[in-house]
Amino acid sequence: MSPMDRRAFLSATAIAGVAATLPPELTHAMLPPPPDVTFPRNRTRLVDMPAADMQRLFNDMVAVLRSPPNAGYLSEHKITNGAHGVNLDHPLAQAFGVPPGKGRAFFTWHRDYLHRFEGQRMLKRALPSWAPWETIPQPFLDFGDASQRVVQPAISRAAFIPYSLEMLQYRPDLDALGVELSYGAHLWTHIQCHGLMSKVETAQLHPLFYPWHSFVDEIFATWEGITKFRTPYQPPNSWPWGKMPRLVNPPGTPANAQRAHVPFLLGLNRDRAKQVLAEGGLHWAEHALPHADTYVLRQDPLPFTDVPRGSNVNIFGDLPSPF
Ligand SMILES: [Cu+2]
Repeated sequence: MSPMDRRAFLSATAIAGVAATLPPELTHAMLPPPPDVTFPRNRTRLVDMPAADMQRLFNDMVAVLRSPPNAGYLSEHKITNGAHGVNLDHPLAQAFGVPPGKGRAFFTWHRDYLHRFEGQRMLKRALPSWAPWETIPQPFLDFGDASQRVVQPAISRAAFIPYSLEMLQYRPDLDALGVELSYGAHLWTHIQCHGLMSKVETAQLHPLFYPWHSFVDEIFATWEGITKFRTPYQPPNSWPWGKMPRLVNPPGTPANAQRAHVPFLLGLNRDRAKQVLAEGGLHWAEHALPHADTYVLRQDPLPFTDVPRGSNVNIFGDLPSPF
């Protein structure tokens, strides 16, 4: 243990010792703040590549995209391929979100598609990844004519907190995760990039598509790793919306406590969510949850919100239209 580690360990232990003697509703205020969220990256970040390497990669990607024998491969990214397909009936939103039942396919189809791109004779290397809050390098911004070009999306890192390492551990179901991500931050990223990236039929013709979906694949890989190890990560300090503190009652809080923390319900089915709420001393109102096995895709208040016991929690089986 380094001196720094030891100091951090000793102060955390001291705080925990004091906390054990206080009423449970006060203890969360005494615990050390949880760390900020993390996004494990198993690929090189596009923004970290030396300019010359990045330019070479870009040129090779463009060569793959413009090679006539690849027309078949490139036409596979479409609404009817089984991994896309909620049509929001909006010209900008053509089917980037997937309906329940296709959430897993959203991840696995795109993973396979990326692997085949990486295996192209003109490329033959691992793709870097690009997260939407990272700067798009100039060659990617300059690609194509005016109608094809992309712009830097106005998407913050905070918009992806629900897909961070710390949050992914609470997600019970990959299908529900794929539905929520595809329809949420993923759809928004495509739309806000404009140009080729904003339509399902053309997104794969822009070089940025590949580093972008490599980042989506890193989220998938993180979820896969968590389901293997189930390490307890701390939830984040705050959520992107509203910057409200998210307080968590420590383990062992008695059932008769005056306060309750709203559990993580996203991805649970309707009846399991109600059971979890009842066990936590909370009530609920359900919306668009017609069947016992319909996923909860939204909840209000959000997970880990500190509320009076007996409060109502709204659970939704649908996602709001972004338009
Ligand atoms: Cu796609």
